[in-house]
Amino acid sequence: MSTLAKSSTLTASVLGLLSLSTVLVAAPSQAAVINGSFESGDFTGWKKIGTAVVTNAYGVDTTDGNYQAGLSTVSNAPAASIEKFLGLTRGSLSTLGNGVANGGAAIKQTFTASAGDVVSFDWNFLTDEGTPNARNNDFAFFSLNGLTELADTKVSFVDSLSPFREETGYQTTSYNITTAGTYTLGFGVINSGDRKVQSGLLIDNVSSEPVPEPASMLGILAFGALGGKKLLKRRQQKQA
Ligand SMILES: [Ca+2]
Ligand SMILES: [Ca+2]
Ligand SMILES: [Ca+2]
Repeated sequence: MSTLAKSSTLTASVLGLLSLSTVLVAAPSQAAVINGSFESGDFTGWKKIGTAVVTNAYGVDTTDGNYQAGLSTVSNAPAASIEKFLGLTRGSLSTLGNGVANGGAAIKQTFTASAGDVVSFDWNFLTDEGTPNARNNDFAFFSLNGLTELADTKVSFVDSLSPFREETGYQTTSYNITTAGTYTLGFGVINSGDRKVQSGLLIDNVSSEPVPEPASMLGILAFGALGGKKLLKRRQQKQA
């Protein structure tokens, strides 16, 4: 094999490692929740059903940055559609003890997590219902490995400067991931009973904190050992 051929073989393998290590290094950040604070000003990284906006003008301060997500029951997407959207068992939104779930709105994001990761978010439930309201007990929830209620009309409220009459105020909820895997995190707000009086849910500062994966460190080590840094430097100098 000529020197030139050897050299280009080495270059090819280093380039191969370079692209491999790039993928491995990039993977953890792509796997975590993205745009969790909605600072893109839109639902980049998220999907929605029903009435949901990203807003910097809701009459309620964000907990992080300038934007937050605001969900409302006003268009009342059917409960069955929301259950399907979030991958929940049909009828499960009516099993939380708040009466029959009529409809509402939800957002979701699918991400990959490692064991030990912590998912955290800030939420604020808002309502025009009289509180407490046993008949029309609107509620907010999150779904992650099942369904968990955040608040209904029976919790404590303060007057709201938002379009809604009352709000719980922002609170923080955390969830520990014990098994590595792909998860769908959902947030929703539901009209229970009738659909005439609306409720809302503000979400901000959603994060999942991934632990760096050993595979990405291996990629960096292999890359460095084969002189990839020198090659990269030379390529950069050429481009300059
Ligand atoms: Ca924000
Ligand atoms: Ca309840
Ligand atoms: Ca209602």
